[in-house]
Amino acid sequence: MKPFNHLRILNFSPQLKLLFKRPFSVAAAAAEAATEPQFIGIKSKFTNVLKFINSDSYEAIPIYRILSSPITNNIDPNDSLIKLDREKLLKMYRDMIRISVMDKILYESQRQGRISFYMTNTGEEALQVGSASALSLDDVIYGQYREVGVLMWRGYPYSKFLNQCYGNCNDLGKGKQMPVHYGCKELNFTTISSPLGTQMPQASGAAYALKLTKRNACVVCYFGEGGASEGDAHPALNFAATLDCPIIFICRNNGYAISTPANEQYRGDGIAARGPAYGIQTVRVDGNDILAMHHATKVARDYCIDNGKPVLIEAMTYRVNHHSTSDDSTAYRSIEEINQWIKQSPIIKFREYLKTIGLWDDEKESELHKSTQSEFMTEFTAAEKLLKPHWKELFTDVYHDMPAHIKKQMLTMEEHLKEYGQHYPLKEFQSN
Ligand SMILES: Cc1ncc(C[n+]2csc(CCOP(=O)(O)OP(=O)(O)O)c2C)c(N)n1
Ligand SMILES: [Mg+2]
Repeated sequence: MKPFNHLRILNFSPQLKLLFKRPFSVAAAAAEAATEPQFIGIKSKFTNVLKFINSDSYEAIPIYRILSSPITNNIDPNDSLIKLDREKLLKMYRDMIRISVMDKILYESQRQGRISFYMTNTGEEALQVGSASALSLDDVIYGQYREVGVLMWRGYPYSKFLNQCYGNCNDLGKGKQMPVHYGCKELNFTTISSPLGTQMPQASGAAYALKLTKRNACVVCYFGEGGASEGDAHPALNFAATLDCPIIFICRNNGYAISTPANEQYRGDGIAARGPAYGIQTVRVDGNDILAMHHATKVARDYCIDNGKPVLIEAMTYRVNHHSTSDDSTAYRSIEEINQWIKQSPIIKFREYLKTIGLWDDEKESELHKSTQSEFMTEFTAAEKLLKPHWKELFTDVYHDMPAHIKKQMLTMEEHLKEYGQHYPLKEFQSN
């Protein structure tokens, strides 16, 4: 073999070729490396100070709000931040009341054994309506379950909420889901799924699809601060960030995940602190301030669509009622704590504001309550009278083609009912 006296660079990358061509100085390379780190994936500097950091090393992320409490007359309704037309402001207030009227009656209805389960939205009306009112109907919603105000804003009628909770023959899901698991294709509201966190990666995927089709819309994914502890939260946020997906993540931080208070759920500066760590544009908002929620969501939407990138909003609020009808929250929190939040209800806050700017008064208030209750009770009576779906609906509409084992189960059920049908309230079910 010939002596090796010249470098032959074959199939080397252009960078490597460059390196071999340059006059090589170990000292110069070391000096350069000492000032400018070359590691892939970080923008940082070297330091000779050994310092561990945590959330106490930074100031906590502030909470954006517009309405202070008590409401003072110095809020200028023409301020561009809060300038919304009269009709929009009134619809926002009406929808908050519509949520509270529905919650009160359906909660009682469950207590009387008329429906099997219910979850109220008390205290979170501003968060829901404020964000929903800043979106377009083309924006695709992925909710957790406590987002009734979003559907309400989009025009989902009382009758549909009721049909779902009663699982009657007009329920879009034909009684296959627990109450409050709403969904509506026409309103771009993906059906609620019980296992926490499932909606999050799905939402990022849907946002990626929107990006590919270049639609002028974004995805909005709601989740609780408890849901944020699910494993699914991580891929959802990381995919959205790295694939530049047009999605607004709205975390409803209402202080509790059933009985676990938020300060036991995580150690850092809430959920918002995670946003910059993923490289996501982030803001923390007073979720009990409907104008702040509206404005933050509007700006987030514009950013998302203009830049094709995600935004994270951590909306601070308080879950005033029990987690659900299966919970008794007085077992893990004091009545004083609850009462303190009831006094600062987002509904009261917004009502005071509307009064301050001359859009509302006590007479309108009592008229609204009367008409809303009457409308709800009419629909309530109608929904209760409707038959349950045919028992066969248990088996149909799950798979496009019914698999053999489900067919077998359906036949077994048919035979069972032929023999023992008199023991079941079949009159309450559709018969064909
Ligand atoms: C994977 C999974 N684990 C546990 C549950 C039970 N569960 C239902 S709601 C809930 C608490 C969720 O709290 P949070 O996300 O803060 O929402 P909030 O109810 O406060 O609106 C839990 C633990 C579930 N549904 N799915
Ligand atoms: Mg919660």
